[in-house]
Amino acid sequence: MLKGDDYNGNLKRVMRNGKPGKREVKIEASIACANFKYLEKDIRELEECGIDLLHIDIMDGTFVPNIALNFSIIKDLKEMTHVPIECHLMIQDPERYVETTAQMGASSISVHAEATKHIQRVLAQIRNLGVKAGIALNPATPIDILDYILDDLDLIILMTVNPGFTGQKLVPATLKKIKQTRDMINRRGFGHIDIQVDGNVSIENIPAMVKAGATMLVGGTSSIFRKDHSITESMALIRTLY
Ligand code: S6P
Ligand code: MG
Repeated sequence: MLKGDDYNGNLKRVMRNGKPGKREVKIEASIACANFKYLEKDIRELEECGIDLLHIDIMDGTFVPNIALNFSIIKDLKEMTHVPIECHLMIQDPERYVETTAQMGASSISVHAEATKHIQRVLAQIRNLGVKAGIALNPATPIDILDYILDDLDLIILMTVNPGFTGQKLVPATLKKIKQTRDMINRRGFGHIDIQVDGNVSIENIPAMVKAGATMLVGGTSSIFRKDHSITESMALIRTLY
């Protein structure tokens, strides 16, 4: 017998999907992979396809060996669309920037466990700003870190590549990690927390990722923004995979 949140969560999912036991899966577009020459065109096409969220990668050149996207893009996108914006901060000591990120209009902010000494404090700081809080874990980071902070989380990002670049190959051991995380949060009564997979969430890898328990898929160059396929075509294909 399911109780409380688990029961209500399951009931909502059954009503939405019409299939008992099937979890709702959200699709998120990694904007770093969009065509910046015609960004608004890509956003309109994503809207038409019913994209659930826009994923913004911010990289500082220190936590990861690359620099990408600026906070101001969140504001620009907010003026362009009503689709909620999720911000993935790949920066050292992210506590310095969560307020700016929230002010720009992000509806959820995820920070890396490896990038701060005070992860619980940062997560609380994010929620105090009225924004959903997420933790991101690199492929080699054990999931034990989640043990005492489940109450502070709306979202767990499991990196399925090492962060820093688009177009990389899946780290295969992360498939097992998705399943272990799903089992752990369900067992602890936190089944409502989303598990997001980020990195080579490809047409080939999506079925196994969803089967293992992922509920949010970040689509980049290997799914939504594939060469020689339109966004519309790719989105339709993705939805047949789970
Ligand atoms: C990686 C970043 C990701 C990528 C996305 C790209 O550091 O956090 O969000 O933008 O994974 O997708 P793909 O399909 O090119 O791996
Ligand atoms: Mg990302």
